[in-house]
Amino acid sequence: MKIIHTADWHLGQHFMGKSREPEHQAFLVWLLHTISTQSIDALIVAGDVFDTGAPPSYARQMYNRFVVDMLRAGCQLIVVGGNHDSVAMLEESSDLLGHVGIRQIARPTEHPADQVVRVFARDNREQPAALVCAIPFVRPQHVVKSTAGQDIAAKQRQLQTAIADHYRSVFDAAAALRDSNHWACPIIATGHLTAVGATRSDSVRDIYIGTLEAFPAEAFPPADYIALGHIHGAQKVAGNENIRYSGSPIPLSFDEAGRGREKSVVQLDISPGAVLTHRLITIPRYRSLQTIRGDLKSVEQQLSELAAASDTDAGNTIWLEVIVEAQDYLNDLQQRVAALLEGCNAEVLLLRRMRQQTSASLQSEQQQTLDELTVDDIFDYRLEEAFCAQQTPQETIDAETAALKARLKTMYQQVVSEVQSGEAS
Ligand SMILES: [Mn+2]
Repeated sequence: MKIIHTADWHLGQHFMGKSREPEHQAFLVWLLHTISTQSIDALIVAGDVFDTGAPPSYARQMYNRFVVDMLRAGCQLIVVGGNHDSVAMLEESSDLLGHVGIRQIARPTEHPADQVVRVFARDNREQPAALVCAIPFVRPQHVVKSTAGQDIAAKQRQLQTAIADHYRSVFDAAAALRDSNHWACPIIATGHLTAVGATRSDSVRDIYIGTLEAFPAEAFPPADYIALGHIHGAQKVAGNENIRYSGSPIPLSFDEAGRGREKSVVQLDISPGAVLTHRLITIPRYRSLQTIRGDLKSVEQQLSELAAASDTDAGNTIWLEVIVEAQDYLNDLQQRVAALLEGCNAEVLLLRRMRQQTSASLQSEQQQTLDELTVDDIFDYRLEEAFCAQQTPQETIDAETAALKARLKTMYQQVVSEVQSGEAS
């Protein structure tokens, strides 16, 4: 019995004036082919099917066609909503899809048992081979009642507790179903959030502060596998092989596309006795996105190497982000880059000049005065600067970094609000 876990498709993404339709189409064709040739029994999509709440018609049509193809292929489909998906839009078709056996869950349901999906092997429709706790992106209004006068930290603690409770109640419903029927089958949960592992240096207090965007992996129920979406780089969480982000199938930004950042889906194999193992299947890259960064000399060198290696007859145009680190203004930069790429199968989507980081960059580069900025803006700039300086070339924001940033931001906001309330009194 085989299940594929994927997430973060972002169908309909509009990327710097370019459509991703051919890349998405190529991925769906590949996925369908993989499902048929490998006899995959079920597919889990862990949120962000669409890039926006109102995706273009071609994207909806692409998804609808995929659903039909899945039905024809006899593969079960379980889809949960992500933060980019509109709850209302997904719910338009949830009943219709439910009628043909496809589970699409946009928000937490009233009864936890309604989120437990039985997954069957193709050759055994009597007894499920796995149970899936289909948990979508959880919005605060779905799980908590707002209380006046709560500070940010209290709200975040409340939301985190509510999410943990939601996981627990759906997991308990699945475990009760399994145990009452004496089924030997694993329980898989889904999710669309930033999950982090607490490091040893974190105190309990630290873990529970600033966690609106960062859910501690310890708070998940003891499922056999947790299929996550939201972070676009494939990774396991907190060193746990069975809590994973599948990652997005195509790079959605330049910093997701560097070398060694292959895109993949996770294949879960469930053998008799409910033993669950996994492996990654690499998704062929349809189009290459590359960042070229350095001082002018180095950028020119890299571009000429790219031009020499490029074959204009083969493959798809490479999309480039070019970052030139220079102290001086170069008014012929655009022409220089264009000349270097003459006859090369590449197109520059983004050309940026970046000063080497200096402490004055906050004011000079943004050309803003302090009067135009809020205290929050300044903290954000400072945070970006600190993380940029650490990582060259820029790394994909991983879960730990996102959590650290969120935590710093919350602590800062608390200090600011304490200072401000002190001023008022
Ligand atoms: Mn996403």
